[in-house]
Amino acid sequence: METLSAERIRVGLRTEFVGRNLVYLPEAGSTNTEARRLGKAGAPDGTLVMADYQTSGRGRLERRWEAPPGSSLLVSLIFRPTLAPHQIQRLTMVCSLAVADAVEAETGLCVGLKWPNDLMVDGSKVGGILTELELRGDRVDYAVVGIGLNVNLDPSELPGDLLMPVTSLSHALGRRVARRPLLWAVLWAVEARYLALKAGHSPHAEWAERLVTVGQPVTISLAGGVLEGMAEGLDANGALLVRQADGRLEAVVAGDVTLRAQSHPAPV
Ligand code: BT5
Repeated sequence: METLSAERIRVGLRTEFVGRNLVYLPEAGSTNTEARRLGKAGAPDGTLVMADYQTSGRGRLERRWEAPPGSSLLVSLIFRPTLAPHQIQRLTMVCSLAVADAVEAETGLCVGLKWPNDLMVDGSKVGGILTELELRGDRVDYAVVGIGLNVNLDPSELPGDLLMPVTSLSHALGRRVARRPLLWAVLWAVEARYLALKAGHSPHAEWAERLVTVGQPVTISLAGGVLEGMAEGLDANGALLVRQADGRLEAVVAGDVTLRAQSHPAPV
């Protein structure tokens, strides 16, 4: 198995600041939790927390993120953007597009995005993003974007009660994929896209173009019930526009929601 360490990661970094402040942990509870602790203590923009194994990896809505040791990229990045809280989905967009860029460049696989935070290969989930915010008054103090990417993972090793079919890069390619070059490519692409965001370039159009969700019938579980309709597009902040049977157009914010294609079984 490819051994990671902070030194072995640093040698190939091509970035100016993303990943330059780097914490590598062979084992962590959750890298997002660790990054939030560092964020609170003032860690700089672009700080990277990475683990080889998480004992309490998290998805949204307190769901678990499962990954056997050494199988994945499990990273969290701290950002200090000048965004309002309602614009924070842009960071999820930046990071998911960056992962897609890197995977395509390193493996040739095509990556689709499923609203709001899934990375897809061959119609199955290959990764997910968990963005969490810390506010100071009505501004964002810092955000943590956690990325879990199944690299050399055997999908049959995961528990059977997953929300959707799962794949990994090695499973899709039929060969193992080196994690370090992939990580370097991800960090480089994150930095390029984050700098563009800071310079005023919205990732919205490119993200919308990659979304496999638009044009599909969807069922969305919200805190107050279930919404069914046709996903028609996105608004500027990344909310999904869903046309309901009665013609009403609802903007669903990528917060505490679960989306499934209408042909899929109900989530657990
Ligand atoms: C996500 O949540 O997809 C976001 C996952 C983010 C994980 C990263 S790892 C580094 C960082 N540190 C953390 O603690 N988290 C972040 P969500 O959309 O809620 O999907 C979670 C669901 O995905 C689970 O309920 C399972 O059904 C499924 N799942 C769990 N492990 C998976 C895996 N390895 N591959 C694909 N699906 C998985």
